[in-house]
Amino acid sequence: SSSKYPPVAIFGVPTDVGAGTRGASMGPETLRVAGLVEALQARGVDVQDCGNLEGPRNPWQAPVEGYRHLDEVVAWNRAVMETSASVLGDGRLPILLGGDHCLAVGSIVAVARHCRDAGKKLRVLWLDAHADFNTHDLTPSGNVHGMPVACLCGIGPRALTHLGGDAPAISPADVRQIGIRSVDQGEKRLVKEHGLDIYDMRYIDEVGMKRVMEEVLEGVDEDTHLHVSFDVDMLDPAIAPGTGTRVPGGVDYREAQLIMEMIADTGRLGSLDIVEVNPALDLRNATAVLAVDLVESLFGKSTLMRD
Ligand code: HAR
Ligand code: MN
Ligand code: MN
Ligand code: MN
Repeated sequence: SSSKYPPVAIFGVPTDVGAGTRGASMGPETLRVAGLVEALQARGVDVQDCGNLEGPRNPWQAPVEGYRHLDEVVAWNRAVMETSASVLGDGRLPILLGGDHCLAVGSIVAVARHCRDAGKKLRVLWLDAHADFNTHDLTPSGNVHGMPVACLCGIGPRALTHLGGDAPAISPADVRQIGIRSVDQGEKRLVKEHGLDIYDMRYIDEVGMKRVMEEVLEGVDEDTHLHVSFDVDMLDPAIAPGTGTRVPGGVDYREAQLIMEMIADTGRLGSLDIVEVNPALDLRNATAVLAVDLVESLFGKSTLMRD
């Protein structure tokens, strides 16, 4: 094909064990119904849909020692890590369809190991309303989808920090967070202590998305692997209501398009998570349809022929 993108493999991870609201488990099918596979094929991308992974049901229990459903979260993440690793080993670009954002642990552990083996520099672009940097004693909820970035940086339960054997999988210096506007009190301190690079909504308002993305992508070169972890709650709830933890004042449609277009321009996209799509809270599948629209831009679709 004429695509400048590698072949892609899509896999669904139908669980909400890490979330505080049920329904993100229906995300994968929702994104398929919104036409994700066809949209990528229309871009000339070779797409393989591997179907959905399997794992434990959501027991819907109260937190135990600061974690809800930790065993189930670990089981799902192990499956994600194995699938992501095998997709990367096949030379395909993995697209994880969540599911809630706790699944980014398994996904990024696999990507980090792949980058180490291939001698590539990993940069994680964390698109989210939340920093997801909580720990069991800071979390207000016990929901593990509020903790994946901390876990990946080696702060968290051993079963998650050591999911790939060695820890930590990444360092805070590998991460850029965009769209952030909800960080819990204790989490703020931890984020500051570890120097997480956060482009929050105030900064986006002040300097504009173009400059934000130039800073976010600074230093990206041919040896860089970009992992995009796209939590749809980055988007303003007015355009993306179908998600469990909506926060007002989010990224608007044009800003979101620019994020995706500027990532596409680098040609370095290596892996992608699309998480927290919750059709039970949506309005006629608007959030999944918007996510597919944005993925088209991420894979190089633009108004004019710029390539
Ligand atoms: N910070 C809150 C908590 O830890 C809410 C986290 C919500 N997380 C997601 N993923 N939706 O970003 O409970
Ligand atoms: Mn998140
Ligand atoms: Mn979020
Ligand atoms: Mn704005």
